[in-house]
Amino acid sequence: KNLVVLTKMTSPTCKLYKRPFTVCIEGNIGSGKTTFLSHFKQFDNTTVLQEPVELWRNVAGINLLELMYTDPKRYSFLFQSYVQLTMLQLHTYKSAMPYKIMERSVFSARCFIENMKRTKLLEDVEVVVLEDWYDWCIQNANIVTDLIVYLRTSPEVVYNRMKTRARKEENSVSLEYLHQLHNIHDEWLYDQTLFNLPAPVLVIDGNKSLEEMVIQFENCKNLIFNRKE
Ligand code: DCP
Repeated sequence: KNLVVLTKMTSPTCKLYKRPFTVCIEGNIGSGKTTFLSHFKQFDNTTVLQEPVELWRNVAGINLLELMYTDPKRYSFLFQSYVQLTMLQLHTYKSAMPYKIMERSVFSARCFIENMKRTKLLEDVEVVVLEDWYDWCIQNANIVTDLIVYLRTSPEVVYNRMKTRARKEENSVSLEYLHQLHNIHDEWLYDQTLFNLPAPVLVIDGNKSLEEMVIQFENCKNLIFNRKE
């Protein structure tokens, strides 16, 4: 009985509430996701949500990102479960702006999990637990994405960028690891054979110079802002 009353009361409000058009920017480590986000910070109609790397570096004083790289067998599960939580927090972040742009998503976190599964850094049972959490959240939390922008970049290019930026936790990341992650992102977003796609995909060439990237970002912005409802 209560439920009926509640439904009657909430339905007009639901119609009035318009959620933002939500874009997730995806791509390998060092593919330029942060630069893409920075481009959108200049528009006051968009909420820009950066990936919570700083949170991963300081979990009650512990650098979990560093632990994952220094002892992956021991810490990959813990790290990925924390990534999953912090990504869900971004997905459920309420914004009054018409557009919301997020760096990565709970969907691409699965690329890392898949790679750790293939390379046996995660035990089969650890993968099952992460996937069960994932499935439950997808079914029960209201996670909607309207567009995925894939910054497709060659592993050699991202390897050089990563070396130049020299994030201390990443000094053990090999070119081979970047190849593996690239292949999984490609299987998912380019070949579209790996996981279900939560939204249409727009592929951008991430190998270009910064100047050329800005032109592509502008085209992408026009496509997003001028789309037909
Ligand atoms: N990471 C991970 N598992 C995840 C997400 C990220 O192991 N599910 C790691 C990989 C990197 C670091 O976290 O070492 C940040 O990775 P991202 O590719 O998400 O972010 P970048 O800062 O490298 O992105 P870009 O250079 O494209 O801005």
